Amino acid sequence: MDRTAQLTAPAVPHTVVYEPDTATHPLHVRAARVLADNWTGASTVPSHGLYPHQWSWDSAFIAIGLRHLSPLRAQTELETLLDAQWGDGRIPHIVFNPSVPLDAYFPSPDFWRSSTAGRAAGAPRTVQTSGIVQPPVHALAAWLVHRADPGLSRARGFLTRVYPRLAAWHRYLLHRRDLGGAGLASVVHPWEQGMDNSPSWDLPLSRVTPAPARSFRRADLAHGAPEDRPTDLDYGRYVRLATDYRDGEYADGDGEFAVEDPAFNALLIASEHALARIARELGAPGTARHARAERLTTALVERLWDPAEGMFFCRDVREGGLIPERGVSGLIPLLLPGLPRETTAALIRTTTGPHFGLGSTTRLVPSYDLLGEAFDPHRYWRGPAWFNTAWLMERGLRTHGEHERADALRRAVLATADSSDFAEYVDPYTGEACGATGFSWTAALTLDLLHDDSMHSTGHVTDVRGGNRG
Ligand code: 9WN
Repeated sequence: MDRTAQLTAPAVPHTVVYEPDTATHPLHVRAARVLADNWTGASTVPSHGLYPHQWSWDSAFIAIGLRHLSPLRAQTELETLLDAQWGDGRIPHIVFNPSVPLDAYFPSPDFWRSSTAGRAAGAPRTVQTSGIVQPPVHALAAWLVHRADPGLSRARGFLTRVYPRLAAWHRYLLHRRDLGGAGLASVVHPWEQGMDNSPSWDLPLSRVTPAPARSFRRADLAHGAPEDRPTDLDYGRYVRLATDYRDGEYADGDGEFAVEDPAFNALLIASEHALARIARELGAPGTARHARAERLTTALVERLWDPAEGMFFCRDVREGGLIPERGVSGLIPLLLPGLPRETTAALIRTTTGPHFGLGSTTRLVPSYDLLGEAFDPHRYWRGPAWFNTAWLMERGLRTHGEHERADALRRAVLATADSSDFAEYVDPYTGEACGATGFSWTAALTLDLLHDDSMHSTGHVTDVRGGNRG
C-alpha cells in the first residue's frame, strides 16, 4: 500500500446526506434491518456466523442503538444479559444460546463449564455462560435506554429492576478486581478488555505458557481471513489463561495476567456517573456515586497517564510499570467530563497527531499506533478501526466542546458504515471492510449517530449531555 498516497488523500468523502426524517433515511432502514436479522427473540447476536451468542459489551452498544427503534427491545436486550449475572456480581462476557451447536464458536460452554466450575462464584444454573467479563458499558446503556422513553421505562419498572444488578456488577469490579490496590479494576484476560489482540497484551502475554495447539480447535478461522485473526500462539495463551481461571473456580487474585486498562476503567467511571443519575431518578441521592467516579478519575490519571506521551497506557499489575504500546484504549478516557483540562488538550493533540492521524491520514481512529512496530491495518485490534471506539471518541470530543471534530468524525462513521455494509472493522486509511459485515454494534451505533444528527438539524437539542443521546 502506498502510504504517501494515504497522507495526501482527501480526508473523508461526505457521501451521507442527512434528512430531517431520520427514520426513513436509507441508512437508517438498512441499519434497522441488520438489527432485525441479528435479533434472536430476547437478545441480539453480534453476527450470526462469527459470533452466534450474546456478548456483554456488544449488547450494551446494541441497546444504545436499539432504543431508537424499540425502547422495549433495548430494555429486553439488557435484561436478558443481566439474567445471566453471577452471584458475585460479574456479568459474563458471553451468554450461550443452547440451540447453537457446540462447534459453532470456540470456547464453547463445555470449555467454560460455568454451572459447575462457576458454582462457588454463583454462576446461574439455568443458562451457560463464559466466566470472564467485558467492559462495563451497561449502566451507561441502561441510562440512555431509559432516557429514550422514560414513560415506558417507569411503567415497566426498568430502572428499579436493573439498578441493584448494575450496582452489584460495579461492586464486583471495584472490590474483587482491584488487583493493583489503587482502586482501579484489572482485567485478567485480553478478551475481558474487548480489544483481544492489541499489542498492549504482548508483553504480559509473553510470560504465559501457551496451551498446546492440538488441545483445542478454533472456530473463528472458518469465518475470517486467517492473516487478519490472532495467531495460533496467541490463541494458545488465551486458552491457557482461561483454563487456569476456570480450574481455580473463577476466583480472583493471583492469576498470571492482570492489567489495568484505560478504556475499561474509563467506561467503569462513565457508568458510575450513569448509576448516580439512575439512583437520582429512583429517588436516592447520587452524590456518593458521582464523588466515587471523580476519585476513580483521579486514580486513572495518577496510575495510567503519561504526560510526556500525551496519552494513557495500560499498567502491567504483575510486573509493575506502564506497557509502552499506544492503543486507542489510551485515548478513550476523553469520554470523561472530569479530566484535567491539560489532559484533555493533550489527548486531542495525540488523537489528531501522527500516531492516530484522525482528520488527516485516517478516517476513524485506528485501534493501534500508525507508527508502531506491530501496526497492521487489517489485523485484529492491531491497527484497523472499530465503530464502537469511534462512537466513544465522538462522544468524548463532544463532551469537551470539540463540536467540529465530533461532527467530522460522525460523518466519517456514517459514510464508512454505509460503504462497508456495517463491517465489524475497517482499514483506518481506506475504510475497506474487514471481518464480518452486518455487524450489530456497527448498525446500532450508526442509528444512534443518525438520530443525533436529526436532533441537531431539527434544532431540538444542542447539548448532548442533556439531550436524547443522554
Ligand atoms: C472474544 C463479539 C466479540 C467482541 C470483542 C471482539 C471479539 C471475541 C473473539 O468479538 O471477541 O470475546 O472471538 O474474538 O474482540 O470486542 O465483543 O463481537
